[in-house]
Amino acid sequence: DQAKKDDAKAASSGGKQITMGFSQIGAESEWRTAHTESIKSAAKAAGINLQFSDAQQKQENQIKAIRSFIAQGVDIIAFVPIVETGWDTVLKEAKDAKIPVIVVDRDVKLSDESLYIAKIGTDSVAEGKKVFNWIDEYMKKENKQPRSGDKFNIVVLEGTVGSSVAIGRANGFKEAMAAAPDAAKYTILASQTGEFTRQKGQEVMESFLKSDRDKIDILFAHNDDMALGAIQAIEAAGLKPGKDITIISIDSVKGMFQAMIDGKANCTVECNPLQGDILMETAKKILNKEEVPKNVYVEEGIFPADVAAKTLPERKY
Ligand code: GZL
Repeated sequence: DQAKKDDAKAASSGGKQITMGFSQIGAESEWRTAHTESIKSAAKAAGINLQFSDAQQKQENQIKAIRSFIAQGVDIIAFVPIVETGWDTVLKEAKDAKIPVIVVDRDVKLSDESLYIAKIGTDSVAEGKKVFNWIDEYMKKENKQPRSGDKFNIVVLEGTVGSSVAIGRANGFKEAMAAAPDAAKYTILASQTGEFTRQKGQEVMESFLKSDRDKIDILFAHNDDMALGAIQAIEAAGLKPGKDITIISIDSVKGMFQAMIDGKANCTVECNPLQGDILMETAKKILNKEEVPKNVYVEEGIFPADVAAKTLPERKY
């Protein structure tokens, strides 16, 4: 069976088969599904025995999973911290059990940085900055005028409260706005979490439209899934998404490319979920007592609507 084949593969590479405990946060978005797929296929390709746990969006389930990995005596632990804080105790237990830890995708805030060996992920602050800078350029290029008053009114659908990516994207966006020469032309009318899901994104956008239907110029959604939900709410309110309201989000999943091809969205900033191979490579190096960088960032670009049709066929997620 697969375990025997993996053992054979590991043995042929001169080591006993590595067992990795992996705590994933859930399946809240197309991006997360692609991330999980990347982790699982990379483990198989690397001959690593993966103990995979889905936390259903609850930090306490992640802490339970990490404790069970420690009890099982896995060789290495990797996890996506759903929120930044609350990890010190359980990571100390892993360190005491001499099990190395890799942080994946999102960031942690710890009193002791030695509690993890490496972090593999993306630069949320840079993503947030790319969003504002693209908006500013687009408003000028299209000679857009505010729908009401003299400022462009922005509404924001935030990601999971307390997650490093929601905090980073919000901070990057605000830093870029504050630094822009014509910062005074923009104002954030409303900002609320849509929990990275399509359903909640649609609900929160409905509430934004209820109070400010004829004032909203721009929607910044922290991920594509919330933008796709918001598009449904905008259409239900009798407005044209991508035209009456400029829409930009982050992830660059296929669903967002299709929305841009349909003329219902304007741009997506890439956040790369294909982190499995680099994770397995890093795990092997750590267990071979090789030096690894503390932070590894994966590549990410930006895709405006005018490149969507030609880019979609080559997209992997
Ligand atoms: C980003 C990742 C976020 C995605 C969302 O690195 O943590 O979580 O942007 C996902 O789609 O839910």
